Amino acid sequence: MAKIKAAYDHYKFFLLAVFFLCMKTYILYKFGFKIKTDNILQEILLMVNPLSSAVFLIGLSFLFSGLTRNIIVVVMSLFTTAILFFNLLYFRFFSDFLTWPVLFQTSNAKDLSGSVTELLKFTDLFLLMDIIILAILIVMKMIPQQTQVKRQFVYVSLAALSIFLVNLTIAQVERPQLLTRSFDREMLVKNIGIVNYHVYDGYIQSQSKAQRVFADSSDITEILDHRIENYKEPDPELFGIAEGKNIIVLSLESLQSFVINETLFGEEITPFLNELIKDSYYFDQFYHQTEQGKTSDSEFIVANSLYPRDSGAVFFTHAGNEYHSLPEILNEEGYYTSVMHANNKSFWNRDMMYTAFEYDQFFDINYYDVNEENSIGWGLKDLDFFEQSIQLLKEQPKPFYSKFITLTNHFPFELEEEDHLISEFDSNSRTLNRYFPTVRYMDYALEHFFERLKEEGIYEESIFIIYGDHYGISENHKRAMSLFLEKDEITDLDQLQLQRVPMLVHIPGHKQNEIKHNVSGQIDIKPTIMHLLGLNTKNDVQFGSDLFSPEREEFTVLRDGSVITDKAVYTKGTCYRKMDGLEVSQLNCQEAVEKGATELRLSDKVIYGDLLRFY
Ligand code: GP9
Ligand code: MN
Repeated sequence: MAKIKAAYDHYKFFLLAVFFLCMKTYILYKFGFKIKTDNILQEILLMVNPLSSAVFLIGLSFLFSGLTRNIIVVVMSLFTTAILFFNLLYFRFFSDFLTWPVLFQTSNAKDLSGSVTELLKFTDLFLLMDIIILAILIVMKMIPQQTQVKRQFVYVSLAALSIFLVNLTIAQVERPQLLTRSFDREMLVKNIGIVNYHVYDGYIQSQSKAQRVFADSSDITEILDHRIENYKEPDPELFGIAEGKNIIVLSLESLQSFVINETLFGEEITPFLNELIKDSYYFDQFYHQTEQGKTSDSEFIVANSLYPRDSGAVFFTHAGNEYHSLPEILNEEGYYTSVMHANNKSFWNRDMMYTAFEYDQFFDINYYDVNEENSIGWGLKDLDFFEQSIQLLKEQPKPFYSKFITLTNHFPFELEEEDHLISEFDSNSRTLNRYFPTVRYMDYALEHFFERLKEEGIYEESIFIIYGDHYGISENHKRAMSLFLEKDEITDLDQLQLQRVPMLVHIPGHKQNEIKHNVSGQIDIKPTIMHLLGLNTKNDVQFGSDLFSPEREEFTVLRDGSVITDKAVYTKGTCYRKMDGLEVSQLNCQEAVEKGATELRLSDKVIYGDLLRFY
């Protein structure tokens, strides 16, 4: 009896801390990360998956004696809590979990700080509750001080390992292929726990680094064969139509298709774009294909017709690669190539990646007059941005290829009252409510830009590629979204369809415009622009195909492996019939899913292996 009592004294503080930490993580899973489960087994997994890492991390305290040991217990709880907390903040913004590459994007942290205060909640203090209790227990001398016994550390480590193995086995039964589908981060967290997920992610990242070392020139052959197999001939009517013209690319921040040709309280949300669409080719089944790299991912796709990474931002991880980018190709064709964006040049590591893409010029924040009056939220207001860009544009050699990246319609969608041209929505989501006025404002700024281009005589000699960079309203706002869309609920299928972003090709003076319903994505922009310019793309390493090609296949794959064709949609493990949204057998999606997986795999191979250095 005395023995048991002694053992209990040794472990009780440790056990209490482990218990608190697991409870806290579970509560956070449910209420912070809103993780849903389908059955009781999944629920149990969710409850116990924090256990192995908690036992191990807090068990490190057994390497110490006395007061230090007790303090280490608190420190390790705090450490794990910090991991939870940073994930929580990230999740509130991106509906996603942190990855190692994202963590190293520290240069973005400063710029994000404005948004961070928006993301904090008073209830976050709850995260510190157990730590405070543990600390009080120590201060009140209610925890006995123990001397170190090496065996104990071995015991807890073995316990942690066994718990983990049992956890993993159950998870594999529940979710076959769990570890091969590492792009599904929620699934990983749900099954092996958030801390273990971070360890696993670290392992995957280091592996991808190794791939470059082992790649050689023969690897590119497979990619080129795939390209030739999937190459689609251009539409002869449009091939070369833009030759010699300026190309103006407008990357519109967080613009989704659901606002196009829609009204809020009777007012058009995007009146200018709606008019422009009538005079353009408009693609209404066009998807963004970005992941954690957001705007930078969209830039990567457009410049290379390669897919971005499934985690982190390729702009950070692979800026040292060799690329055969659109700006580089256009430079060779005598174009002057530039980007205009009023933000720090190092944001998203743009300065490095733009050098790799061989842009002639990056007009960053230093080229703009940015002050308190003309800024809001993330920086220079779109209207001022466009106005000031006109001068820069006028001074460029012609023909030019220039990309503009807007900023005002960025989370948390701040806008001064005087710039509100439409009211806020009145749902439970402040984010969605505020989205409409900033979208309306961006539309207004665009209208102004077009007027100015006409005044300066640039409009007629240019063609325009206009698209939304990625979603602006995350999955966290489903309820508000269902109110706006007047639906009972937002299903997984709806959520996927919400990943559509507007895409316009506007050719001044062109008459055969129409709304096109091709299933397509950002990956298709590069070959489209090249064909409009009369450039051959057959032997180029790219994965998209010309949006105007008569031979186009109705297919697009999103970076999370979801695929869309004209007949079916596959997302989150379920296959739907397009016609009526009914769940159907996986067989209906199988071919497209495989095609999508191949595309992503080959594209990753190009990036991780830095294969374009052999091209
Ligand atoms: C930052 C701007 C926004 O310069 O492009 O980036 P995002 O957060 O949308 O990726
Ligand atoms: Mn963006």
